[in-house]
Amino acid sequence: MEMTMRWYGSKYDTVTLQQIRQVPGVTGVISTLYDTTPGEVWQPEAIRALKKEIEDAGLNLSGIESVNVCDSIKVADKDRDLYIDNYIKTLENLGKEDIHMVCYNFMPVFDWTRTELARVRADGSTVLAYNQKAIDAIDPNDLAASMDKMSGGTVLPGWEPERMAKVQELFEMYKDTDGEKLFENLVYFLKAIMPVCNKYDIKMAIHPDDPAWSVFGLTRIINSEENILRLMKAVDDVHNGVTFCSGSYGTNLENDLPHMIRVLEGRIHFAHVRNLHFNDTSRENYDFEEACHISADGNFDMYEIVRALYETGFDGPIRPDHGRMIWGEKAMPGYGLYDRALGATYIQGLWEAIEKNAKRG
Ligand SMILES: [Mn+2]
Repeated sequence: MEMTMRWYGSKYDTVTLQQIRQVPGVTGVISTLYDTTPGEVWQPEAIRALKKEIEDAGLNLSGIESVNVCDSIKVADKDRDLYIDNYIKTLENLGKEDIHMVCYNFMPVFDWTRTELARVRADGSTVLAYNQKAIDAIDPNDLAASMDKMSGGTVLPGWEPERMAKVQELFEMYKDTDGEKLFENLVYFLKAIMPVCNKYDIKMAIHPDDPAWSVFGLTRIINSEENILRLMKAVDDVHNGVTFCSGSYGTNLENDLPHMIRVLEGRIHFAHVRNLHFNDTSRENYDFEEACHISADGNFDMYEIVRALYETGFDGPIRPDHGRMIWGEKAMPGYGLYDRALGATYIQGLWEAIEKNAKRG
């Protein structure tokens, strides 16, 4: 594995490459061209400039999170093939710059969904949180507006104001796309991009739906062991792979995370490792918050998660995921430096112990 951190680019991120470089063991960042819109072709010069900036700081550009898939491809409208061609061109441009891992998701309308971006915990840290009652009480339009307010002026990935301004239109666009159709459209997209992925050895890594169930009546399809295995079989090519995000699959406590990692052996190309703390698991008041990374603070056995990655020979980039906001830091919710640095160090501690134990036999 290679320990990495997500970085949004110097124009958007409050964390600098120089700071990331000082986090023990972190050798790469996962980045994106944040100012591109889904559907547009990423230009070689822009990719090269991003890569150069990162390498000049002594880090690797270890993969892209994300190259977003536009809605036309997801709903299969008349422009789908044109946008798939654009996506292929982007992949080609990334491949030529020696980039071999691309994370993406196939969620309709909303990317990840939370109801609070700064819930205060007992120790005074703040975290992202999800409460079902709060979701049930608002309509999506209000949610977009309240997320915008809660973000404190930063632009949340997947919740860009321009996109949220036309949320009604987006709902309309998806009204005939049920789970089966969305799955078919995903398979169509993957089959179309596999040749370019094979040519440049680009490993596609689909991010699971977050949370792992349908929100606001919109279908979601990448949320369980059964569904992700179905996708792996539908396009049975190593370049059709997975971002294993423990915090997203883990929103549904029925998902056995270490077991899922084991059955996905060889197909996990990117790992997001974080813990969740559940306050209520009843259907009506389902409530969780994003804990710090250590097992003791949440509901997941982080040792078993990292052990499953180690034992299945995972060798892709791994990153701590959302962190708490601590020590007075002001940053994009979930993406401060301090708690993610602690997470990165903790995961490496687990990894070292597991590896040494395994080698001792
Ligand atoms: Mn994730």
